[in-house]
Amino acid sequence: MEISALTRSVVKRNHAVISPDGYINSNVPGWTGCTVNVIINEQMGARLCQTLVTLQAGGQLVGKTQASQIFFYVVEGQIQVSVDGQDRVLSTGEFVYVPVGKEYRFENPTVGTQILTFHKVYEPLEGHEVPGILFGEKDDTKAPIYMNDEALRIQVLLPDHLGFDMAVNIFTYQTGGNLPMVETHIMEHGLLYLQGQGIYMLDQEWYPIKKGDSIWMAPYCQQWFTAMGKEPAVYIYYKNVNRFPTVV
Ligand code: UGY
Ligand code: MN
Repeated sequence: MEISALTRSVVKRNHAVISPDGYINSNVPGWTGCTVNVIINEQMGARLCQTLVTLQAGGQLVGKTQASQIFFYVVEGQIQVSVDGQDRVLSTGEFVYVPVGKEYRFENPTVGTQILTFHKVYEPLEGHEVPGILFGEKDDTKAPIYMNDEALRIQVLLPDHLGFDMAVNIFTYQTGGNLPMVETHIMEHGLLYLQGQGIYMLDQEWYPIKKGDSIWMAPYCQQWFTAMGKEPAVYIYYKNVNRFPTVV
């Protein structure tokens, strides 16, 4: 018997696990014909926003970035995209990074297309250009081994240059692979599980995690993960990077 009073979701001071069973839809101006689930944002103490959008036939995402840049990743399906005059069709595993001040339009999705978004208020850096629009894709051949461990691979999706103040990476763990240490760091994370399952340790608490779950980790939330099950565990994650750690 299922008991509707149970969930794996938790929301704490410096981390959250959000499983899809508790989603309530939001209305976002310009995003129509879709359900929008705001999974992480400033209301919980975060400095990023993460949403998951599921589009119906005729659904559209139309807008213009202002203070925040947006990274859009197609988790499933296909959709036509136009950003500042650049037109593409994006399919599962493909993404577009939209910097501040750009118009974007997503339309004609296949039914059920799912898009993950990461939003961050852009912090300009004197002497470095604001990044341009960037299209790309998940590509396992571009995922080098992480920390000398054959069971771990990370693909870095955004270029390593100081104009960017956010990173988005895809982390793949072979079954039995685990983070080689407990990470304790200033950077914040938002993430979505794309495949597989495992156990995440967040601030000394232990959580079973699987495909479709999201996690928020505030700065200094201690973190460790081990993959379980019969297929690799894969998550896509956000990280703030490249800015001075205190007021200059
Ligand atoms: O880049 C990172 O900080 C990454 N290794 N953290 C994580 O996967 N929890
Ligand atoms: Mn980390």
